[in-house]
Amino acid sequence: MKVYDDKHIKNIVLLGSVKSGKTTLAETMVFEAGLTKRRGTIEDKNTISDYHQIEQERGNSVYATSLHTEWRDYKINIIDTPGLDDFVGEIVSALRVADTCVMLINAQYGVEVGTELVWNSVERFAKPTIFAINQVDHPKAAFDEAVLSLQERFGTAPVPMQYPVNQGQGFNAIIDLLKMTMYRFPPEGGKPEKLPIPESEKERAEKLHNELVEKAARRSPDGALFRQGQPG
Ligand SMILES: Nc1nc2c(ncn2[C@@H]2O[C@H](COP(=O)(O)OP(=O)(O)OP(=O)(O)O)[C@@H](O)[C@H]2O)c(=O)[nH]1
Ligand SMILES: [Mg+2]
Repeated sequence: MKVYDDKHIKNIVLLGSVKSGKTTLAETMVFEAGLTKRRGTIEDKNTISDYHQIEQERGNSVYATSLHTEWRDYKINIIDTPGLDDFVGEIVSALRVADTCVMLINAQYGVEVGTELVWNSVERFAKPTIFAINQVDHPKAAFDEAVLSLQERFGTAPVPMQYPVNQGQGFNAIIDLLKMTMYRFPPEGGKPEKLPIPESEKERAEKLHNELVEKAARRSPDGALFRQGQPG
């Protein structure tokens, strides 16, 4: 078995309100990494992460579960946590070992009460966190409103790094605002096609790209680099 030193192990903790899609994302991550040949679903009760009987009966995660993959000699542990506040002990245990947190925001609802409850624990441990707006393929997905709800709650600190081109049914493309490229995904997942930004999206992409660059270059009044989570 390959042995990794401390510097080559990274723990990524998936957080978010109940049913925001953490377990489904974890399942997708290990599938896309090529570690599994089938992508399980909550509905079929066959995800790798929710393997306890009680989780399958409830349709909710109850325990923090660690899955892992490898990337450029790094072992990446992906820790899926429960969203229900009843199981906050599991969230706290995961946060203790977290290098980075990914807080999922359901595109239908934006910031939820559950997001706030989980955020209380994140703040306690002061872990670097990115927000991932999830379920953008849902017919009721509202990406822009979800971003606004984040900015209402966290100040102007959260700025989009990517946005969906065609949210809702048929969603298959995003614009990456750092690389200024469009990625279009095949129907069954897998490697996306890299394409130029279409004419219809250029103005919006430029505007958001500039906002992102300005935010990244900004320093707080004490001279320290701007940190995510601080009201902007
Ligand atoms: N349309 C759509 N549905 C999704 C997506 N991700 C998850 N779901 C559905 O949302 C529901 C909740 O998904 P889970 O992966 O269990 O969410 P979770 O955050 O792990 O839930 P808890 O562990 O109970 O907090 C399930 O019915 C999933 O099929 C997505 O990207 N798009
Ligand atoms: Mg879950």
